Amino acid sequence: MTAGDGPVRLTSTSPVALIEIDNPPVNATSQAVRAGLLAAIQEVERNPQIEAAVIACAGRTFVAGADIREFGQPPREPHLPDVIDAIEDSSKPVVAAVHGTALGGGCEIALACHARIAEPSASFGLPEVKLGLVPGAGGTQRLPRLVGLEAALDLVSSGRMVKAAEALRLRLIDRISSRDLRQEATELARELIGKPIRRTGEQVVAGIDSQSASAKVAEIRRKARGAEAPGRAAELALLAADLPLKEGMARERETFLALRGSEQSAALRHAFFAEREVTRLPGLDGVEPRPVQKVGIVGAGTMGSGIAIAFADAGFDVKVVETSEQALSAGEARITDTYEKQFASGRLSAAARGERLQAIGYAVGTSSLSDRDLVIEAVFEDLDVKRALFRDLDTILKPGTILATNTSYLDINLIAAATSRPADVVGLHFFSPANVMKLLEIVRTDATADDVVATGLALAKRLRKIPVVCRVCDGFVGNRILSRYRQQAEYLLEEGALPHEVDAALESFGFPMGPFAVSDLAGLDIAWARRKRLAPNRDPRERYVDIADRLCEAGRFGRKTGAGWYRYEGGKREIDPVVTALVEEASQRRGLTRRTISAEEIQSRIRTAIVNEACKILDERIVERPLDVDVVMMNGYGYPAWRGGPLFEADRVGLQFILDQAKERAELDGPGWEVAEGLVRRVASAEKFYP
Ligand code: 3H9
Repeated sequence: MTAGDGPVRLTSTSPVALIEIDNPPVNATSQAVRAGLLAAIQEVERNPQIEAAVIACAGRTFVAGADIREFGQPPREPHLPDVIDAIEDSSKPVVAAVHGTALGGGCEIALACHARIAEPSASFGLPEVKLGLVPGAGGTQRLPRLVGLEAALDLVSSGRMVKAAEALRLRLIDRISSRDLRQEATELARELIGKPIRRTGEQVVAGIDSQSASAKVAEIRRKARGAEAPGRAAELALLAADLPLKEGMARERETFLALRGSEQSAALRHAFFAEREVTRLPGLDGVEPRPVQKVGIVGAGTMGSGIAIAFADAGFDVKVVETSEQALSAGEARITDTYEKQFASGRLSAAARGERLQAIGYAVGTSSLSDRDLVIEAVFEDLDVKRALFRDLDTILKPGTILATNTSYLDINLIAAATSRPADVVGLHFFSPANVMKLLEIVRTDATADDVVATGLALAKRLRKIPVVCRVCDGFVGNRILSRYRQQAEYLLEEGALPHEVDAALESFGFPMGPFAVSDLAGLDIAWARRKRLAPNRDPRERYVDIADRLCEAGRFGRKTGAGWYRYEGGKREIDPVVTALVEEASQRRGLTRRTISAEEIQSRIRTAIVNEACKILDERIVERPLDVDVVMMNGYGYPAWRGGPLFEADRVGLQFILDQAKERAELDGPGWEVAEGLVRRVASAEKFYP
């Protein structure tokens, strides 16, 4: 018999019934799913023909969690914790049959079943902290009872997913299926009939001593850099060792509901949906991407190698070219080394390492690229060099090949103009390390064809990157904003702050690293070369801080030379009195009396610099939507996601406040700092970035 016309179907074959959830796209536990699941469990309990049940899902995945879109509304009955309790309390064994991802509420359903079986490719996780929440349907209480406190603390506070093999090792699941998931789940359910039911909530937690538990929670809070949820989730998991399930769940529910209404959760939900919205560009509906399988990379330096790895990891056929044998073998060594390290650390199997290495070919000269569908250049950042290369590629590549440049700053219109096919030219700006960083700026020139932009978006999906489409300007979205942010950081130095104070203020704001520490890591020489290049066109009235130039003149290029904004001893960054003296001299030269600058002022001025520049970027239609800026800043520049990105946060801080500060800066900083018209206009019309 099959019952239920909603998203949950009960097929009551005797003795094992199948409860199937079918709620595309990801089987989220909407109100209808919760109600259907509860009704199905009640029917299993009531029907004497049924002796056990299997919960499985239709479509591409097991339940991927609560329906995030419902979080803005008041909770509606039946609540998920009650549905899940009904599963656990069932007097007949219930088995979870998991394929795809069992996340959040989906993982919690599985945890409350009496046994769990999963496909080898399935994954499990409690990612609620990534949405500013704690698990709200027993996850923090049941997980420790299955996997012990140590593993549970890690999983609930990081939101990390584990694959079936690890889940089995941790005892999160009982079996991995080897043939047919549902059939094997049914067999498992049959085996459990008549045996005492093993309820997760009745298990004893394998704890850890209280000293190391509190040390772990402190460490989790420190790593969270201002995000509240990870610490709260960890504290709840600790309670599982001391409290009965019901009491622990009551505490969990209380925390869940409080966080659900928090600013941090609203910001993180915004981030979640914005990262998906960026891929839907207005005006590109129905435009078919070009097929791409064969990819060429010109330049095997750090960037080129990283891009080659990113494509090989995603299953493309890759060819890397260089101008000399020597440069080519250095690139090949870099790529091989990366894969060897991944293999040694257990992140990559021997077979996968073999496949990836096989997928990448190497050659000297561009002539071997004639069969490529896409060619990306990652050569020296110089307009003439890139134009010459594109002129050469134009004569070699087949019609329809996309020519992409990985430039960070240069005018791609000029690069495209060096070819006879500017419509096929696009910027694909990867971030370093290119095989790790999620952000990809897709830069369309005045001539880029729509299907080339659509191909960029399709490539990003295959590469598992987060793409933001923008137009040409100096530095595009991210680096253009970054240079304003850096400029403001240097003004703060002249006025009285020291590099470590600026860094500390921004690290406590939630950035993983302050701008001076980042600059030491990246190397000061590249930005120095760029400043020298731009110097002839700089407005002589602009407030220009030359401390970085002086550091470079002294050979201090950052970590790689053992000194930059800091001094490095044994890899540890230390405040350097030489830099302090340089900073103080700079204040003197400017005639400024140094003063104490609070962390709050530092944070707020940096935010204003970012928002003001972002408004200009929107005014010039470099990007179409505020969310494009937020996604760039959160995914490429470390802007804390729990703040939702600079523009989401600006709405909360108040645009009037930001405008007042921007005007003050314009007065004090003079030429080089203009208040964005878009900011003035928004304040005048009380318009928000996110109405
Ligand atoms: C929770 O469970 C709380 C509980 O502890 C307690 C409750 C009381 N809701 O990412 P994709 C949409 S908190 C609504 O592009 P993929 C998504 O917006 C939740 N919608 O696919 C997109 O829509 P569109 C804990 C959702 O294959 C479409 O599905 N769970 C949800 O790359 C496809 O998504 C999570 O945090 C949702 N929960 O990745 C899991 N999930 O096409 C969040 C997805 O209109 N989800 N959508 O843009 C994910 O991590 C990924 O979506 C997943 C699939 C890995 C599942």
